[in-house]
Amino acid sequence: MVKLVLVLGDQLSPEISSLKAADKSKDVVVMAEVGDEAIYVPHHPKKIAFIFAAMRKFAAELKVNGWRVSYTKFDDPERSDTICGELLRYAGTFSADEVLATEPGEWRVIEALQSCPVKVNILQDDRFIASHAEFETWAEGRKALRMEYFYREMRRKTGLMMEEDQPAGGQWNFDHDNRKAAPDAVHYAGPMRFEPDPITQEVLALVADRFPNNFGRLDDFWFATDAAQARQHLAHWVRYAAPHFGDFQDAMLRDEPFLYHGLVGLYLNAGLLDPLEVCQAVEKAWKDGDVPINAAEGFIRQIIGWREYVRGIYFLEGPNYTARNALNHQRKLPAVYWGGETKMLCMEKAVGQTRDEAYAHHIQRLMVTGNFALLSGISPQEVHEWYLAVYADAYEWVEAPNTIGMSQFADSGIIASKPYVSSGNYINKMSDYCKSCHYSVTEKTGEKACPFNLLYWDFLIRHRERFSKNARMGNIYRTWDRMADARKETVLKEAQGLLALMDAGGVI
Ligand code: FAD
Ligand code: DLZ
Ligand code: SF4
Repeated sequence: MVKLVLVLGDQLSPEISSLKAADKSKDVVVMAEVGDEAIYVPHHPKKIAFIFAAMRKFAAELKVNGWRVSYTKFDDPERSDTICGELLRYAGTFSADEVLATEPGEWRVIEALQSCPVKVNILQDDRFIASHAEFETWAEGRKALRMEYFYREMRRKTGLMMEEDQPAGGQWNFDHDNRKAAPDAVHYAGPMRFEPDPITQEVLALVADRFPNNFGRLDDFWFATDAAQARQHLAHWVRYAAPHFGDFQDAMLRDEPFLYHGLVGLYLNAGLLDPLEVCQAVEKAWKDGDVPINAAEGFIRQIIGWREYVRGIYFLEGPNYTARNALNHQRKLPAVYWGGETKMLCMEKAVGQTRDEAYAHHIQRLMVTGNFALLSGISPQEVHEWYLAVYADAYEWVEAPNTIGMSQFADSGIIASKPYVSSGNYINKMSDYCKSCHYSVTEKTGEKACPFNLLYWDFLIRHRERFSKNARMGNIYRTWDRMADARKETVLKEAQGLLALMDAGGVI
């Protein structure tokens, strides 16, 4: 009997388990652009265009390689709009009785496949270094699931930057060398840009027509849309930017959205690049003496450490992880996240570049937009949907642990040992934002006081009972306790004023 082979928009890897398990001579690959996937959150138009263009090009490559492919375009009047609907439709067409599918990266889609009235054989996604079983074994019996220890296992498993059984350079982690403040100038012209080819142009026209109101700029689309282009991008980055990646990993500059970041997340997560291939390219550059050890180790840690670890947590914690709200934050996401007016330059820049590029780097996500949402008490579910919608690299398995866990502390500390919150001081240290902001980062109260300075204390006092017990936060509470009562009162009153203004739709 013929089998259908489902390939989803983030499974664009020729070696994916569903294809490996199929028989090219008779099975039929199914790929479908469907409403269910395209509108379950209001994705950034560049993200939709990237996925549709990459899907179409991948389908064309499969055909060239001898596969039979049934591809549903978004404007096909026959389309059913769900993945399950398309499987049923093609099962009828080809008299297929079974579907081979690689495990989707989202519980919602796994559940949709499990409840689809056709036999779906869900295979492991082996494009990752650690399987679910390996992560579960590592996690079992541990009091705290700290990334650092998991990362060391992944170094041992891959042999990346290892000398026998010891880490190269004598230490596992070079992070203390990776936190330099923003540089005066960036010596990198930015990621490799690709002129949209005819397939991509057709998709861009479709997205412009069908998603005219989604938040985000569609013009100036330059992403790679196939594996060959993604590899060119990687080689370019390794050569020109990787040497500086570590030093300025946490820095933010108002006119440099990409700094020295890899922009590999969208390609890795869609399947156009393989994580080991990316790490080996960086390891080689380090061995050749072209990339310093702190940059190479820092980058490899992000991929075989953080990326694998958050996936492990997502699948370990189960489908209800995204509903967690440990701090009981209920505020609605303010308009500034959708491009509404703001006087906070850091927010304007982080959201503005998100709108333009469907990209912001880690510290912008964590310490600007994430920090502001957490301090303001915004519902983690609203924050989660925003991150899932606006970034070209966002799929729930990787986005949710970062948002619900690392950024919003809504999982009560599974991922972060303490909340990632800061006053304006941290942003000022790491960026050039504050010097041209309406607010003053050095003012702690008053009309010009940086909102982060006020909201920081409001958050900490709101959650004092929980966090004052945290050994790493005791000093912060002692600082508060030393403040004069009148000053404490002013800080909290002004913070409440800001929150009330935000709730009323005012400009902050
Ligand atoms: P680089 O800075 O060049 O890092 C290289 C790669 O390391 C990334 O491409 C990514 O694959 C991996 N990586 C680094 N940090 C992490 C991390 N914390 N978790 C997982 N992988 C990591 N990453 C996503 O891939 N998709 C998301 O939807 C996503 N949502 C996030 C939401 C929040 C609130 C936060 C704080 C972080 C999120 N991240 C997400 C992690 C990180 O911010 C992005 O991976 C990174 O900014 C992507 O840019 P880059 O490719 O230039 O990465
Ligand atoms: C993100 C996305 C979008 C926008 N559209 C599609 C689509 O039309 N068809 C498809 O197969 N996949 C799409 N995707 C990616 C899926 O949402 C992704 O495979 C699941 O969320 C599982 O990670
Ligand atoms: Fe952001 Fe405050 Fe700095 Fe303005 S002063 S850019 S609001 S941190």
